[in-house]
Amino acid sequence: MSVENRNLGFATKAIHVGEEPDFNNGGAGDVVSPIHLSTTFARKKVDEPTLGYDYTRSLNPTRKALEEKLAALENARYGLAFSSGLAAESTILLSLLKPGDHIVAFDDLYGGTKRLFNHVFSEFDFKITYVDASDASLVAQAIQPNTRLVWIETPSNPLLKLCDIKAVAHITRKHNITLVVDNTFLSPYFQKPLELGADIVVHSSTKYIGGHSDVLGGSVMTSDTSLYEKIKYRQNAVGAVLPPFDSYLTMRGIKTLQIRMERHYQNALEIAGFLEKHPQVKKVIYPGLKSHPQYELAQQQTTGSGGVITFEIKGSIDDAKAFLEHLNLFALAESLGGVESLIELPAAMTHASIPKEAREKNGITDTLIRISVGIEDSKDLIADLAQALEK
Ligand code: P1T
Repeated sequence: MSVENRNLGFATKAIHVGEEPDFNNGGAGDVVSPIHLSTTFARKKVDEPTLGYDYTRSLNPTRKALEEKLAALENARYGLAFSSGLAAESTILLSLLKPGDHIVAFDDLYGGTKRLFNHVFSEFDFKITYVDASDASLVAQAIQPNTRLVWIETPSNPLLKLCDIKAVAHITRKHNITLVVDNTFLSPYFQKPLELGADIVVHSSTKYIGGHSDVLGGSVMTSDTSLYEKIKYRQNAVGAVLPPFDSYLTMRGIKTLQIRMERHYQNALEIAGFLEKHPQVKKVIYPGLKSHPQYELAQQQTTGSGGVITFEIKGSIDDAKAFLEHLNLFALAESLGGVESLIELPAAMTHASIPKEAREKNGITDTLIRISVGIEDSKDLIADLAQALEK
């Protein structure tokens, strides 16, 4: 089966691409890609690796199988698997920027991404301007002669603001700037940024792609050969690769990505509807609700709204903490995208690395709560939320 075969449906590609039974080179016809643990590969002649493999950091058969699958999911030519989402992000930055270069970034990004920009890469003299990229004209206004990258998440973490990918891509194309879209929150099942004009898609595959909260990973997909070669070269040079066992686990997760995403979405719609009507809830943010200010854009550029809901409860931070600590089914934990439901307080957890003033300016208040809706029975999840809100 060829990755170039774009006529296959999403679920078929998720299951088959990269895992064609191998009857050559000692393959036993496995229907699941074997886990190649060897760190080094023997060759028959000095001058060339016999089957293309020499050392696992550079190329490993299990990681290669995953990378083909990742590319197929985003309809990209190339996929790369990294040891974490942040390793993928760091390698993109190292590959495409020189000291003095400028990035325009969405002002609502995962706290760890902002920490990477503000406290690691800024030390190498990369300049960063944050804008509310949900208004594409603000991206255009922020571009400078030395701007090399525009970096967005859509929906953003944790405020679930959307960026119009087509409109931003129109701007980056005009200025010959690379557009990176973090597609973690929707997965390629609900949104395909490359088809809307992005140059690079990045994921924390720790989230929906892996799907079971048991494997860390990052992925990069692109159809641009020159970008791919630059990033692949640095990935090997710095060693930010996903190990073989983790590659296997990620592939195993991907096989059910479509049915998991459909269930996350269905459950999230029901829970967002419940929260919207609850008297203790001040505001619900979910792009699948008509009350979301960018509902129309969500309908145009995505095929579903995923499983993350953000909402504010009435009262103080202590009320928010009491609510979180009274839940039984929702684990009070960072991260998202697993089969089990998680809940967290961004101000104290995922976004605590952003100074309070900057956090509040962007809308991350002390009573803002983020839910990652799992794929359990929605009635049980709603009952759990209802009893904790009562308390
Ligand atoms: O954790 P890691 O695999 O390194 O991925 C970082 C990352 C990148 N992009 C987005 C949109 C993310 O949400 C994350 C990680 N986020 C969490 C751990 C969280 O709870 O939001």
